[in-house]
Amino acid sequence: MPVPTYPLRGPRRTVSWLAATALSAALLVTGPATTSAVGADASGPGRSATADTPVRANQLGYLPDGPKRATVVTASAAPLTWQLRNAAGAVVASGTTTVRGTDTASRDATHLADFSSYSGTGSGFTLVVDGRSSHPFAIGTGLYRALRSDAMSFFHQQRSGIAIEASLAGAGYGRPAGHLGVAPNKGDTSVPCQAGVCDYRRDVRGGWYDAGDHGKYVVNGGLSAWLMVNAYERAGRAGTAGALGDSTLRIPERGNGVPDVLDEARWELDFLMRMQVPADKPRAGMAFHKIHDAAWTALPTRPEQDGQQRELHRPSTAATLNLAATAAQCARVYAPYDAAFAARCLDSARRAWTAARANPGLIAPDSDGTGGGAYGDATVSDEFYWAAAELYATTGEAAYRDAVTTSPWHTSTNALTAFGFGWADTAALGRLTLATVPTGLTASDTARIRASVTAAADGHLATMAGQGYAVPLPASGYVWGSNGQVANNAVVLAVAYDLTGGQRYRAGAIETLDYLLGRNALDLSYVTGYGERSSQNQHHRFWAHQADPSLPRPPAGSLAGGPNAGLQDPVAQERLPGCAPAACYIDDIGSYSTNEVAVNWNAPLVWLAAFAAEPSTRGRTGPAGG
Ligand code: 9MR
Ligand code: 9MR
Repeated sequence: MPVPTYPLRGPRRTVSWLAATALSAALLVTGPATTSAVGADASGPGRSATADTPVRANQLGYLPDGPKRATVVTASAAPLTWQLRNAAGAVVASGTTTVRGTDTASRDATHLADFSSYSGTGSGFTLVVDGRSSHPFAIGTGLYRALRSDAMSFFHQQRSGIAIEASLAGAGYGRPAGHLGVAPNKGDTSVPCQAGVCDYRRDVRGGWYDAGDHGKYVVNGGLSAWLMVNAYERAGRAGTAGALGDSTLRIPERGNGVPDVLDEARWELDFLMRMQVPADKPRAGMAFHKIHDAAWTALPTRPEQDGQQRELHRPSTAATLNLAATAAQCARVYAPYDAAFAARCLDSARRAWTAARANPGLIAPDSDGTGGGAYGDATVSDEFYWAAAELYATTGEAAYRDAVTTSPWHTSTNALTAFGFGWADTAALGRLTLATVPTGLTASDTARIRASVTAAADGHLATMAGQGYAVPLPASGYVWGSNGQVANNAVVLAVAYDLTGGQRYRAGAIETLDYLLGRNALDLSYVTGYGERSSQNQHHRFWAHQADPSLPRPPAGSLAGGPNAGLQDPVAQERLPGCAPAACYIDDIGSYSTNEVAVNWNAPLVWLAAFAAEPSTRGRTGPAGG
């Protein structure tokens, strides 16, 4: 295997996959022999929150045909007995742990408890080791259906430009429409550009608010819409699209004959197309990089109370290509439901592509971060590849094929990395489409693309196998939004399962959900409302209960950004000095660099919940790596 190197990109760390994997493996050494009991001081320095229990399980639960593993934090050098107890406290299975040693990312001394062979179902199970009990969890087939729906409702509730009805969102979650030009809002129905960028105004209503702020950013919104539409396209191949069909979600468009997931994504797609420079203006066809407040608003601020001037920021090549890719995917997937909308998407995608080719160097700077996130991205060759791949998959046209096959990303070993794709790293998205959507690429080229996806998935499994908590992220990968990177890597695992039927890939994707839902260094489910001990104070200007008790907490199904070793906010800096990377997280509303929500983190959660909610059609699943 060649040693890949990764171009330095924005905030992302760059370590070669091989080096990262070797590092994890080398540092996963068995701790010194001691007689410490489970739960003795094994949590290492800099721990932010006191964990409830050293027995770390998926607090939602496990699938009957999936892997069932937990991590036990203990310095014991000898294996320990684990017991699986049912709700009545009766022992229904038992075994011994495997000593795993010190986990690099968390600095925890760990054992593995594997109860995959247990085939019973129910709720209220606990795993007990040395007198310490895990949080309760269920074992059952339908476990992820509610999460699929709640993680989707997050998007509905992030919608700009429409009132959120409590009848759909739940009691306490209703609010007036934001940013429809009603005072004190100054936007988004007629928004000026920043000085010097343009001399006209645009109606850019709609879309999803990015995160805890009220900005709307094309690169992040596009990636999120793409993932949602991809989940639907993928379900169609798997024969499970019905679960994402019409009247499956709590959204206003329920019952309109169009799959609800596509209705939700269309809310964003319509906004993205509004961000395109009109035909009669300079840089026609380009997409404005973003629209947000001129200055940061305070926390809390409900959307309809935002009095800041809204502004369009200079078009960028990255945003334009993101629009091209997402709109091209739209044209393909929406065609059976709304031919006119699909045609509008394709027209927008083509114009964006042409404009990006004419303006290949309009780079969004990292410095443009007043009042909204910068989303700077200096490398756009990967966005060119992704857009070309989507346009080719949709149209089959030679010009787009040539743009695919001549792109350095078509053969690069860096398209899929150990750290995962993201808003700035999009080559992997092109690969996923070319691997799964039939195109006119040669059979051998398609086979090569598919092999690159499964090779990446094998890399993720190797990363997981080298860790105490089986996370598909190297120890050096805990950056801002690490939970999103983890979830994105699990999407790659799931696609590898679809491509090959290899059970280890399905197990890896599902075992990743274990990490997000409580099998981790903090003994915490990062998803609000899922698990006995879950995040509930994520950074958000409306779901700001911690700052104002009259406001709600984030709704169920909201994923926190997750551990970020960079400590890039004042709360993290004050409360987490010296933290182990996987423990650099605090459930505090002020910690936006570890505890914000964002559309690009909830989108892969939707994707994975939909995957995990489907019945396994290919037989029984063993543990990851098995
Ligand atoms: O609330 C903002 C959050 O959405 C961003 O991710 C973060 C970084 O860009 O910034 C937050 O806003 C803070 C600003 O950067 C500094 N002043 C305090 C703001 C939080 O209210
Ligand atoms: O997810 C973004 C992360 O990759 C960046 O490192 C970080 C700082 O630039 O910004 C994150 O995105 C935030 C954006 O800037 C503003 N809205 C909230 C986003 C999530 O925290």
